[in-house]
Amino acid sequence: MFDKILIANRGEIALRVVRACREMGIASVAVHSTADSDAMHVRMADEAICIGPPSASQSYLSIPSIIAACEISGAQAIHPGYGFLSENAAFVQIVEDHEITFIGPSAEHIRLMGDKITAKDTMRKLGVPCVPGSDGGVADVDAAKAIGAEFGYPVIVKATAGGGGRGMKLARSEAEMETAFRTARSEAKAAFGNDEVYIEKYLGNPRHIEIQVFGDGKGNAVHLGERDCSLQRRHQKVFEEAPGPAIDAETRARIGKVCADAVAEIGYSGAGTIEFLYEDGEFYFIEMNTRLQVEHPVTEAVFGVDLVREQIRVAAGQPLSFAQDDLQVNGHAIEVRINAEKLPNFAPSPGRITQYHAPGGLGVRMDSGLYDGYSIPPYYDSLIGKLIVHAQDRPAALARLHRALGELIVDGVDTTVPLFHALLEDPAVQTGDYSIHWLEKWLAENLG
Ligand code: MV4
Repeated sequence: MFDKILIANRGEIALRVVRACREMGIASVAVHSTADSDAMHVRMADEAICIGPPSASQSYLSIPSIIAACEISGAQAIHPGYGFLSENAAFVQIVEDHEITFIGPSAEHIRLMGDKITAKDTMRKLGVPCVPGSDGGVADVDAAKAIGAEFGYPVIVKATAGGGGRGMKLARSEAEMETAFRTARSEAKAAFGNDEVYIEKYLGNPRHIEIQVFGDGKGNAVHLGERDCSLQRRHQKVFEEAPGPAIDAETRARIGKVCADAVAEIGYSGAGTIEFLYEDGEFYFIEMNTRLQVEHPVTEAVFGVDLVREQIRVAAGQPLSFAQDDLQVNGHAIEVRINAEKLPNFAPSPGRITQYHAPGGLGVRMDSGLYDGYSIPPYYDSLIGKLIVHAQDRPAALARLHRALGELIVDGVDTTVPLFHALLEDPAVQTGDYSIHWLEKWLAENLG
């Protein structure tokens, strides 16, 4: 096992990793920009190294600075958290070349899933159900129109280097195809330096269901069920839950096995998430994320596991501490993302926290680096905390969320907390009857 791990991240996820390290008797090294000298992850880690100025490109994304911090501190492994360098195959390659362990999958697996055409092709060959569409890249407008005619409109043109909602264009009819295709291409070229695109049948009203998988890198893998992350605004999730309100135990076991078998087959190592659109009882693969996700705590809650501990164990060459048969869904968990944003436009609201009080009690977890007097810097994303509740069933989890939100005090900046108070009043949220478009519509009607 490692003696010391460097955490190449900030905020609540850096704290999350510090906590796992401490419970495992591993020393933690925080890195931070000059804007984060007073951040909680810096205070809580065993050591801290300043790696650069506020701009992420010169600090949390600076590969030479992070490698240097690793060598200076003697850390044997790097945990990347999510975002920043967590899915950067070139970074992983450099880490490995320095004989440092990357806590995550291999550079090869990150590269494989980073290219969405290759990812989809790989998954389809492994028996994972995919959205119908082009087999691979589409070279020109004529080929695009042929795909549209074959599968029927509407279709969606996606950049192979995109993902997470970046680089997509809808074509509702053949008349829209030329513009959609050319726009997708040129935007992909400008954004990613890669203009390759593929085309899928557009699903009109799906849920976003993602399956948590975990591989040991030796050909064994398990699944930890699904999360329903349909409540999103501009491709930013705001409310996530496990299990999915629309998924029963049999469905979970079936799609879960397909996913676990697929990642076992490729020898995947560590935590991964296989994203699906789910419509009319069918799963359609869209992307795989090769990192721990923001919303991992809802899975931890219902399965009673520590996913960061497992990441560290697997990276150190140890076996997973559970087998598929040990994993059963227990109760219901919901996470809400507390962002420092001002409603109704979700404008960033950085500034000084004049009062902070975290909720507590049975089944309540607050992952946050906030404290009284802390100043939220304006340079990074606006996630300042995650409130996760766990209870025996969905209605009890909703009641617990309502109770916990009532206890939370964040003064000095605007937050998304009022949004959650309002959402909890809505019948669709109460019954779990929502799709990926529900929240944007609700916001337009209720906050617009
Ligand atoms: C789609 C789709 C409909 N049909 N693909 C957006 C994020 C990226 N991961 C995939 N996305 C979508 N792909 C087909 N064939 C609709 C979306 C989509 C979406 C997906 C998940 C969660 C929220 C979304 C919001 C708008 C569009």
